[in-house]
Amino acid sequence: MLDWWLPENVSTYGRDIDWLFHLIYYITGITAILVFATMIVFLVMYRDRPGRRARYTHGNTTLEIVWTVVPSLILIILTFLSVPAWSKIKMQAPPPSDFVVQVTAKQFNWQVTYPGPDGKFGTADDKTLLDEMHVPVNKIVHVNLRSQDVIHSFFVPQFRMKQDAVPGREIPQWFEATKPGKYELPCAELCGFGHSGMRGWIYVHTPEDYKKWAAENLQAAATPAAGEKTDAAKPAAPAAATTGGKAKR
Ligand SMILES: [Cu+2]
Repeated sequence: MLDWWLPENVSTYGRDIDWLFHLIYYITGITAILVFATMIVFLVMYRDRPGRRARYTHGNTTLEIVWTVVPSLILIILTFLSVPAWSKIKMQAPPPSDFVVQVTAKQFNWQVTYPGPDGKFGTADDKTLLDEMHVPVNKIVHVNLRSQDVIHSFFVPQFRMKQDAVPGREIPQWFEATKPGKYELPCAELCGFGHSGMRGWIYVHTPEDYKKWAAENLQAAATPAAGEKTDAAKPAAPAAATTGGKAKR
């Protein structure tokens, strides 16, 4: 569905972002209208007319000071107004949570890894999904963002969340979704020829639905210790195994 305005906000901090967006939008919008209106008025007022001589002007110091100081003040005020949202979302440590997923971006997929029943990453019961993430609603989710190759950007428009994934770094981010649904996760950093097709989906479930999904999809990885032997290790390892694989092919 094509929407000309912002998509619906379904995260706890989205309102802080939207408030700033609207404030900046209206300030710049009104400024643009005033500038264009003045230009049009001047075009008509000072058009060429027979018998009227052009006059050379040396400028107006007062006016120049005003149009420098006023925008500077607006910028400084905007900076201070955005500090609370910025620090809450990006600067401070994320609010504590026991729900952690690891997202490793690569050309051209999102690999979403759950720690499995043992709660630890890098163990055999890890479960990695491709281009899909499942989370419960009203739950703080920590996302540890990594990249396997180039810079990608983890972008969830409905969460008002965007963060670059940078090779060699693990960047902790967080969100809390407020409404069950299926939300698009496009890559927002041009990352190669498949960039436009690099997108995943975040499924926000009710707590009951999430429990059901997790029981069916995450716990399954715990059983192989009893049954299938080596197959179990395979899905957990691709992050390391495919690093150089692509280049060789
Ligand atoms: Cu990408």
